[in-house]
Parts: sequence; C-alpha cells; structure tokens
Amino acid sequence: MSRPLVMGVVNVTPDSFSDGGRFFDSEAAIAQARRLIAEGADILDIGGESTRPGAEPVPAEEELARVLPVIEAVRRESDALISIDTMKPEVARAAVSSGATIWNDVTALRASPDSLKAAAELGCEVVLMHMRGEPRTMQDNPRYEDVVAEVRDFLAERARAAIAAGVRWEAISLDPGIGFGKTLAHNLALLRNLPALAELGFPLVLGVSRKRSIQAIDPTAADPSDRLGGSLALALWCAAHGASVLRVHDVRETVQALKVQAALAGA
Ligand code: HH2
Repeated sequence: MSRPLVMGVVNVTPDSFSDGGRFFDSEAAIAQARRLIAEGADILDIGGESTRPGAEPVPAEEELARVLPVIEAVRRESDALISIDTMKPEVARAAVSSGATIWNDVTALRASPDSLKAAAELGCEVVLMHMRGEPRTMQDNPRYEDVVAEVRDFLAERARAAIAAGVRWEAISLDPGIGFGKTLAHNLALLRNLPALAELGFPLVLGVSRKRSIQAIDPTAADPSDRLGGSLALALWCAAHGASVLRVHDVRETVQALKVQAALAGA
C-alpha cells in the first residue's frame, strides 16, 4: 500500500471555517507554512478566499495580496509543492508565475469562461472538485437521486472538458468535494464508494479534515478544532480506499497516522 501525499492547508483568510483569522497576516501564514513543511506536508494548499457555507466572495486583487507573499516565501525557502486554492483564473495565473504548480479549483474550472483556457495555458496540475451550487447556498437542502453516480458523472464530464481545452490528462486529479452541497448521508455514500470514483482513472484528492460531517456524527465536536479524532479516522479510511492526496489541517498527526497504517500493512 503506498501512502497518500499529505496536502497541508494554509488559509490566508479572516473567515475560513476552522482556522479563519489565525493565519490572515502574511507573517503568520508564512510561519504556518514553514510549520506544516517541517511536520511532513508534501504539498501546501494556499488559499485566500474561504469556501465555507455562506462565505462571501473576495475580489481578485485582495485574494492576490493575501496569497502571493506566502507563495513567494515558500518558493524561496523550500521545495514543497505549492497548490493555489482559488476559483479565479487570474489568481491561478499569478500564483503559478510565483511558483505554484497545482491549481486546486473547487468549481472544477467552471467559475469563469477563462478557467479552462487558463489551466491549459498554465500547464499546471489541476484538482477538479465537485460542488453542488455555490458556497453561499450549497448547504440549502442538497438533493441527489444517486449521489455517487452524479458526482462520478460530473467529475468525468469536467475531466473531459479540461482535456478538450488542452489540459494534459496526467495533470488532472479529481475530488468528490466532501461537504460541498452534501448532507452527512451523501458524504458517507461517497466515502464508502471511493473505488467507484477511482475507476475514472485519475488520482483522487480528499478533503475531509475537520469537516462538519464529523460533528454530525459526534455532536460534542461543535468546534472544528475538536474534530481531530474524526479527521484522522476519515483520513485513514480514505488512504485505505484509494485516495492519492489528503488535504488536511493537522499535518503532523495525519502523517503519523498514515505511517502507522502503512507499517501495519507491511509497507
Ligand atoms: N475543502 C475546503 C477548501 N478547499 N479543496 C479541495 N480540493 N477539497 C476540499 O475538500 C476542500 C478544498 C474547505 O476547507 P478550508 O480551506 O479549511 O476552509 P475554507 O474553505 O473555509 O477556507
């Protein structure tokens, strides 16, 4: 069993759901990036706009002012892979010029008419994520006939659209978007059926860390920082069922859990 890569989250935002405001200042975000690299992150996912339910959009200039100093500092100091978590092609373009090599887009390159073209021109890797609706409204009574089939078909269609626009197929990873327009039952169905998503033939990225589903299972975990146990359980489940990349807030604990799981499996 090969161990998934660990993508550490750096939210340079005042309002992210689990750590909003903690790393809003550039220096604090850079210090957090250094800490996550030291803890074993293979990739840093740097974002300047929250996608939590109800989040308000951020103008591109503001988003760039948040993320570029952090990307530049990480690029100067380390070889860690840098991912830019943005829906905006102009932010992705500037981030890639400054050293990011992955564009993580929760809209799967649908937010702007320029997104697909920008991804093809940049030649970077892309993470295409499933989201129902948009962050402001996505948790308003989401419904699916068959969530696994609908998410799988959506991701297949977005991968085809990216390839048709000129993105290399080897550059594409897919993410079912746990918590993005989904109830606990939807999230569990997707997590139980990761092999059906892996069958599409692209690496799977999973972001389960500190998500609200953990509170739905354990109501005592109202505060996202109280969801470490659930986050690790989900991370190990994803690792055992085909995830290639895990997007997490708690890098040290996740890396340790994955090492123990790999040792048990004899890897
Ligand atoms: N989840 C969040 C943000 N970006 N990207 C991918 N590919 N997959 C995810 O599951 C995912 C993501 C939400 O987490 P966080 O960044 O901590 O919060 P916020 O969006 O409020 O900044």
